[in-house]
Amino acid sequence: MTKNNSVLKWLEEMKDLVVPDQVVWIDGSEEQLRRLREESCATGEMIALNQEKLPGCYLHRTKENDVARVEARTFICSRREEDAGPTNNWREPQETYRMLYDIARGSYRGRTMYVIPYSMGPVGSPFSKIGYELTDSIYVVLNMAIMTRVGTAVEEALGDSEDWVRGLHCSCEVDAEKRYICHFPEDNTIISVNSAYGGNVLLGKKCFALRIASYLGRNEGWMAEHMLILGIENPQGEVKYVTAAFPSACGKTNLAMLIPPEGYRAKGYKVWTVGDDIAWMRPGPDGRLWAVNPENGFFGVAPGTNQKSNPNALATTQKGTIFTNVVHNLDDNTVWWEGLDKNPPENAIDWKGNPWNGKTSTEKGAHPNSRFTAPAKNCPCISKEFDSGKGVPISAIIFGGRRAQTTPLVYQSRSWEHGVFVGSIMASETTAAATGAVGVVRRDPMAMLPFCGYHMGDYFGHWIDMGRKLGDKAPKIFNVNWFRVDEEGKFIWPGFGDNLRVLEWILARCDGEVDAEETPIGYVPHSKDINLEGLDFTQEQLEDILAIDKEKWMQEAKGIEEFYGKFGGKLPKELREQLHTLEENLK
Ligand code: GTP
Ligand code: SPV
Ligand code: MN
Repeated sequence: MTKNNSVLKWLEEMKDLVVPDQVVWIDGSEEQLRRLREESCATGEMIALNQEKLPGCYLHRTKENDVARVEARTFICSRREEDAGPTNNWREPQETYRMLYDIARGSYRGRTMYVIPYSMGPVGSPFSKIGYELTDSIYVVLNMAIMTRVGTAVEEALGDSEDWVRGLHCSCEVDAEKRYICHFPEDNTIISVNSAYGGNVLLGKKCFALRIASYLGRNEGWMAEHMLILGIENPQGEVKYVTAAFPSACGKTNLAMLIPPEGYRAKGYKVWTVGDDIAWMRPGPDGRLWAVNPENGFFGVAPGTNQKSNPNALATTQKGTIFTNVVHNLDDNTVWWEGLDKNPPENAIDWKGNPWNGKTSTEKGAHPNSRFTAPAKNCPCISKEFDSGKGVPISAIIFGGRRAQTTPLVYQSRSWEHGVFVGSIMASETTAAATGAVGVVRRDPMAMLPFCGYHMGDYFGHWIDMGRKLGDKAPKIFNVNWFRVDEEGKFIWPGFGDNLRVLEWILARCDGEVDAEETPIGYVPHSKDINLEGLDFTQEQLEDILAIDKEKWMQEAKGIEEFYGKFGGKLPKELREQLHTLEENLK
């Protein structure tokens, strides 16, 4: 327990508000976590899985109304509405505090308040930031203990500083009608009520490490992004790092843990995971852009994860993991999800808690957004730099999304400013990671639409400024699309491990080793320059997914024009000029 006055004072206020029966301070010790796991199993909140097959693994089911982030109920409560911008929901802070306090008041009666001191980033790193989360859910405590660094060491690092983020989570009745995920960027405060699911309640993750941190980053000259970080080691043993921003459930975890195709492995290529969801980046002493993964674990999508698509993720989940909303196999007390294997259990319980037979049932057994929470240190390909507080230097930034058409497999921007344009026009088909319709194309700039804690026009401006600061040391910016489909709706590009072929071209471009074709949208590879060795894929098929359809891009330009209209005078003039250049190039 801390002696920090600003923490103690806030804690007293919150205790008076929510009125817990008792307060438990999370010290991060294995002993304390063990007791909490036992308690949660005794109450039925968690189910201990087969400890021989899955040591330290547990299953949890959320309420049916509480299975994903709720963007419509997520708010940025800046003092001025215009500071939240046109892409965020805004609420007036004073009135919102009052409303939330009314919901929170007395809601811990009969419950325990857990006080979680946590660090985003390795404890003591210059990149790192500290937060406190108060919660009445053991599930949240156990997840936070995997996803972040928690406990006494964090409090020692904070000392008596007032620079930390306040987080209050109240499960209340998990009433969807009274669910609010609210951010007060000017007060370093997050309040989340009436949910108990993932991104809504693990406050270190999207709420702090993206929404609050993006706001802090703009004020302090750094960047908080929805990006994976990965290292690619060539046969000479040199490792180059890239980051990639894809919208939720669009393949960040897959790319971050990629296994090189056979031919590449034989040559000695290796891939190292630094992060799979969030990157904090700032200029390093050498003037390059350096990145740290602020998280300590992976909150990954379960369905579709299997021995072929992502063996590293699967291996990561074999111990010390919490599974949420997957199938419970009663025969051997393990878990299952759609796309794990072709052998669904017959004697099982589905994510809703009902008996389920995988051979006869027509309904899905696992929720499409069911997830695993697994310690990063379990990952067979975790980078040796993962825990290093100094971060890794970034050679390339990659944007991408799910586009059935229009966007080619890969292209490079002509400059940093053009790269910011490429990020700003990202669009992707929606997924189950948030509630609402799935498969609808929407603009999702830099994959940050749901996560930018301030006006997106100012955010674009911040990107432009960062490029100016980095000058010729700035990473090169690319865009990829693994998701082009043929007439039958089937993915054309094999993807997954074979995406390394595209990464190889990207790194060759960074080193100026290969030339490219200049097109209206940027530099596209000559098809001969993407290595197809050992792949059942023809040069013609490749040319097909590298092709730029001018008609479609003219349509796209219209869509961008319309989207940009939202930002009014806050749209940086550099982006307006880039759009103009695109339109001219297409003529
Ligand atoms: P969040 O954790 O929600 O931020 O998402 P994420 O970006 O980490 O998502 P994840 O890696 O779990 O995305 C999984 C989805 O992407 C699954 O539907 C995969 O099948 C699909 N996917 C990933 N890589 C590829 C690929 O190379 N090709 C194709 N066609 N699909 C892919
Ligand atoms: C996402 O939706 O982008 C996630 C999962 O990474 S959650 O933590 O629920 O936001
Ligand atoms: Mn994410």
